[in-house]
Amino acid sequence: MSPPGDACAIFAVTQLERLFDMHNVVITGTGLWVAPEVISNDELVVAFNAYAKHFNEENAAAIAAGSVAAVAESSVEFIEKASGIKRRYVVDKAGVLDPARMRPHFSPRPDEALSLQAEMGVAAAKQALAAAGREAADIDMVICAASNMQRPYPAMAVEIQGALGAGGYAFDMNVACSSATFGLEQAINAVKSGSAKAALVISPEICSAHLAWADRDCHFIFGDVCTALVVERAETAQSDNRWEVLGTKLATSFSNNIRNNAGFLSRCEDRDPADRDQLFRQEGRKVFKEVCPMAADHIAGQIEALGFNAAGVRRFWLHQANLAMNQLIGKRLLGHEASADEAPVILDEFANTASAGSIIAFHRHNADLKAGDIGVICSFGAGYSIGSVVVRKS
Ligand code: CO8
Repeated sequence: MSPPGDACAIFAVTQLERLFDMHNVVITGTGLWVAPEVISNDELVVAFNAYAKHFNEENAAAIAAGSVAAVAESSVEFIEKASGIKRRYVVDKAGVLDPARMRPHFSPRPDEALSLQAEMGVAAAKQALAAAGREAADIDMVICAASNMQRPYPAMAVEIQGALGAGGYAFDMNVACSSATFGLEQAINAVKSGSAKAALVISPEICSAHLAWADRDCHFIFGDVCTALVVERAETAQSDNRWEVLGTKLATSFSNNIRNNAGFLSRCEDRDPADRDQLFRQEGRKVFKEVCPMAADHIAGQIEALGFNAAGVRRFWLHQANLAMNQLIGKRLLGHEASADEAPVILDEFANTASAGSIIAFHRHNADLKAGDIGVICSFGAGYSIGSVVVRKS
């Protein structure tokens, strides 16, 4: 039986109100899972140079004939000067440092066991939930946002949702280094519009598995980690450490300068898994030159649109790919080189952890800010992609 005319009108108005009854959104908890093993630059370079020596000896005739290029040695001085990276955490150190292997070794797990990426995600999520004063059952949206998923399906996010005992719905998404900020925007919009009450954004980055450890140009760049964030309605939040979301801004612009061609078609293309393009590769100089101005303009435009200027921002939690990159972005925004207080650095300890970098910076460096302080979380990377979230300490 259909409702009488008046009841229909009331029903429609209620739906409309619900549609426009936007909620204020806060970030209330962060979590960080750190991979168990550390590789210093010294250890990395010793292993790389042993690999190079062996490669050059094995290929001496071809190198002499000019048909194979000799592998040059890597150096700690170059790595620290060019990137600012001093060490990195990894899931498996022995495999990476074995000159005959040059990649981590993971044991396959049965389907009944928790996947590696889900295990990291659950650990980081539990920390974030505890910080937010929440139980997993309070969560009704889980996003697994990372630059690589360990399998196409079922979604990592659904496995994490199940392992935590969270409700609602879950999905995976990948925007390379901008995955976490793009995921944050999806969570913020869902909570704002009412389609979720409380969301987890989880970024398990196992960068060691798709880094070409035998490529001198990039073998030092990445590390493994997982971050998690709780996003929820301001009116029902319980944590004292609340970050009101003032705005989000995403942008993409296609570039081949950071690329990984591995995918489900590789097998059908009869590709050798050892082909160089089946792992991360980049034109580092071009990335540096093109992304820095894009990121600075992106942030400046966003904060201006919100009625602030860069001088009014207490802290920038920037993507952590390269120290000089962040210094340049800081300079374009502030007119001077950003101090560690204005734009904290964590890449010396963690290296580039893809989408997790800016979230680690936020996790590690937010406790000293005061009510009313404004900060910007911003990530940038392959795509190109840039995502930024402006927050105010409540
Ligand atoms: N040791 C000694 N010398 C070296 C080494 C080394 N390891 N590597 C290169 N060199 C030499 C080169 O041969 C070159 O020598 P020459 O001048 O004689 O030709 C010289 O050093 C300078 O080389 P480069 O021009 O390559 O060095 P740069 O100063 O440009 O530094 C960097 C290289 C550090 C890579 C720098 O370009 C950089 O950081 N660029 C930005 C990178 C960036 O932000 N990339 C984003 C990638 S992250 C992302 O988007 C996510 C992707 C998905 C995640 C992937 C996870 C694995």
